[in-house]
Amino acid sequence: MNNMKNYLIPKISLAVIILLVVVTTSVNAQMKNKPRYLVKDLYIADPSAHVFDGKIYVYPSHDIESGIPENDNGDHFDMRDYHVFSMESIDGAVTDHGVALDVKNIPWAGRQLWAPDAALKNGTYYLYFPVKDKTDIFRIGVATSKKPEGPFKPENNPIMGSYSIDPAVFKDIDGKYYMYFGGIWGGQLQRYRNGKAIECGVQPAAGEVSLCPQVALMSDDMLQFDGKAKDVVIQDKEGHQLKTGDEDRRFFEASWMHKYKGKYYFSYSTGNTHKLCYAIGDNPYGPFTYQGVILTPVVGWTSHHSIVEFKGKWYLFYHDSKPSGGKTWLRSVKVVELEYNADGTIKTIEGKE
Ligand code: FUB
Repeated sequence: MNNMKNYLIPKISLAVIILLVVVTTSVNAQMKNKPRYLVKDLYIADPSAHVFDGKIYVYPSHDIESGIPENDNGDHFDMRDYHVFSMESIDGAVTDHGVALDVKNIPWAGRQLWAPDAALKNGTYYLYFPVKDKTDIFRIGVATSKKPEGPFKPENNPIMGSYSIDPAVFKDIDGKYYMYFGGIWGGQLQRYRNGKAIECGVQPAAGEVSLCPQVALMSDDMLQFDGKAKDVVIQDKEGHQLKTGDEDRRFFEASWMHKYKGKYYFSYSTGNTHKLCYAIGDNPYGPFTYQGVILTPVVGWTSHHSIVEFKGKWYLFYHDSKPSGGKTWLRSVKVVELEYNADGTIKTIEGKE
């Protein structure tokens, strides 16, 4: 009997230890990729994250409760200023640097300061922002500062030839900067073809190729486009450009560009199907081949993100409307680690987490 005990007790203990290790490892794995809300006392959205001076700086838009009813024009997004945030580590304290730019200080602006982005060149920080001009047409503007957190001083006029929303500025390793932009419905992209305003601002028919996001090379001084913006073509694996009716995959808004292992990853939101998707290309202009979903739909209508590498890991910054109880126009910014498969594809993240 005693012999039996002596034999069983170590076996059972070993089994318990193995079980504990397995459970702890899987809990840790889940914790590791638990998204974290950055700020609790302000509603912020559309986070563009960059690493400047060894810290992460986040340039989001700032949601307010304006009482404007929700509509397809996006009038409920009545945003008026930007705050800039910084953090020294991904799970460390988040500093709110206060108001970096206010719509009332932009000479040409009317209303709606939507999703911004920032870039650094030769010691100057550039804040790019879409805002409606005094005739209610979205243009993209630029403001400058010697500090990443601002305050930023806006130029007197919008960038010539700019239109629509959601600027995202990407620096390539050869030192060239590119701006990606555009968004349909409230973002007004449907009002343009080949960079020119058209009479009747509707999307192409379901069976026609969908509206493309735009890309422009930035001028040396970063204040203008160096030439006309071009279409960013997104195609399927057979080389066919995505169609308007392909709402699960076609571009809607929220452009972002990052580079991974020498490839160009163009990511974007599908808008009314609420996904963040990506497509891969060999150069900043594309074409880009559709790959899949980065983030499944979140709580709230919009999905808008940025992807950044920090201390050897990759992160997805995005927003949802969970803390406001699902109010689309009151969003909160989150961050989660983004992981790649061995073949360079991105592991899909669950948006409702
Ligand atoms: O924040 C206003 C608009 O909502 C942004 O410009 C879009 O990308 C969407 O997130």
